[in-house]
Amino acid sequence: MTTPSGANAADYSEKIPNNVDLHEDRRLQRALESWQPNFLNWWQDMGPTLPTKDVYLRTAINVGREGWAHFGHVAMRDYRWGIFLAERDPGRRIGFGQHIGEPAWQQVPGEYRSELRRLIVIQGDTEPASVEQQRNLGATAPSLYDLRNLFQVNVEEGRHLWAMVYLLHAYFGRDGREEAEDLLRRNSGSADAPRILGAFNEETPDWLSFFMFTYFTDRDGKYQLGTLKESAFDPLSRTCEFMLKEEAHHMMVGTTGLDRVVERTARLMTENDTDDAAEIAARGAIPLEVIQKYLNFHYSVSLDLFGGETSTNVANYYSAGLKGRWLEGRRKDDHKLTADGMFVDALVDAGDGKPSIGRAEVSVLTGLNTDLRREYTADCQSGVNRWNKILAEAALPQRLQLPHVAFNRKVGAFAGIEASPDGELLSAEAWAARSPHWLPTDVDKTHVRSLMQPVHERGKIAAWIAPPRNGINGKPFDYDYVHLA
Ligand code: BYC
Repeated sequence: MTTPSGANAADYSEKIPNNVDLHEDRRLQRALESWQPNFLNWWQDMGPTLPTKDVYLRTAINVGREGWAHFGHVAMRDYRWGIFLAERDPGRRIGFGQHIGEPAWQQVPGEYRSELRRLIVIQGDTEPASVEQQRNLGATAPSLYDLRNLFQVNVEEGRHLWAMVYLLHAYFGRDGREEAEDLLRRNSGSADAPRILGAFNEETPDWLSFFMFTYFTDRDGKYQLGTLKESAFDPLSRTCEFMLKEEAHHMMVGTTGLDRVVERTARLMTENDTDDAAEIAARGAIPLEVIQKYLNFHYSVSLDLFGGETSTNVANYYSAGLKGRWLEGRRKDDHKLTADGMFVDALVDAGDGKPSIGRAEVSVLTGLNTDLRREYTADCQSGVNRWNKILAEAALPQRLQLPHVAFNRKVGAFAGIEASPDGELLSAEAWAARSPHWLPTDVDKTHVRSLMQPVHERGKIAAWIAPPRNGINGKPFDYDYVHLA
């Protein structure tokens, strides 16, 4: 591979490609080189199961604005996972919290060491988890184009693990190295050593789930990385900045994947003049009702990833300068927030001693998980609007929607109650009776899985999804994106 010259170019002559001058720190280099075979073993054991010769992948080669990616067919086991931080701004200053205005930290302050480590470990834990969740999807890919996108997402999540492991090794000494080992020891869905956050222990058994995951759960990643990009700890900030570039493609996969599912279903509905779910299913597509159920599930599970509606953890992170707000620099306030209040979603007493879903005023600092979650929800709504536009253009009256914030929550203010997608509080009995209308049932899942017949032939596409409008990197849809083994 040719590498561009310049300050931010990755050095590919090294065992671990990097733009952090790894060769200048022999100890760190050795430590990471001894973690590398463990990573490769993990990839072998827990990564994609479909055997391939090579895949048309992009590899990061430069973090600058002038273009950062190289595209080419590579054997996945030879993918060059590396360490890339965005360009350093030597004058960068802390943008929020009690240290606002001070120079950004190049080392971890002792007093914040355990909190920073926790944030990095939680972030790092999600990356390999998603690879594990998606490992069997190759066998049922609807096209070679989709297969290639799956593998692109997988190798980049692997690289994001490298990004966090670099920080752990470089800045957290022995406990950082132990945490890096543990990131390979925990596994998605494992009974003994599960992944840390709930959504990352759920299965991704079919491609509808994959598109929902890359739309809703990767989007949580975008927002969490966005807040860590604001961090006073400069290496974390620079790492996250570059990860966000890669993340954009993952969400494109989800957004356009769901566009194509909705488009295909809408077409069958109009062509056959039917809104009957059974008929759509019989014709080999996914009924809108089922798409809505999957959406309800993935959105609500992803809301849980924001933590509680109120959280003292997040208040402490913010005040310390560890984790900021989404687009912190554009907020028009004092960036300390010690005196401000806000309303968060909450269970409140309706006056008759019974709880109801309402709002409660809290200090902005403790409500910051809610602040971020609201930004996320607004962004999620933009996808729903896209899919509804596809339905409107097909002259169909049906619409998709995001369920209420209290629906199907396992974390936060609504963890202990049940609510309908419209936000109606329900008894346990009512929930048991009605939830099969709102969340995928075994019958729904079995049907979706039955549609997942592999189409591994160049230029062909499965019947339940429309082809993409554009290929990858200017290539056509029928390009030979993947050579199977
Ligand atoms: N599951 O104070 P609270 C991505 C725990 S996705 C299980 O409300 P806090 C990606 C919590 O740990 C982005 N446990 O939470 C996407 C705490 O435990 P302790 C991942 C949970 O700390 C696709 C307790 O409950 N990155 O990148 O304010 C593919 C009280 O919680 C959960 C990050 O999340 C849960 N869902 O907020 C690949 C960023 N939620 O301390 C990748 C780093 C909470 O009482 N993490 N708990 O033992 C954070 O910023 C925060 O830790 C959280 C939680 C937002 C996760």
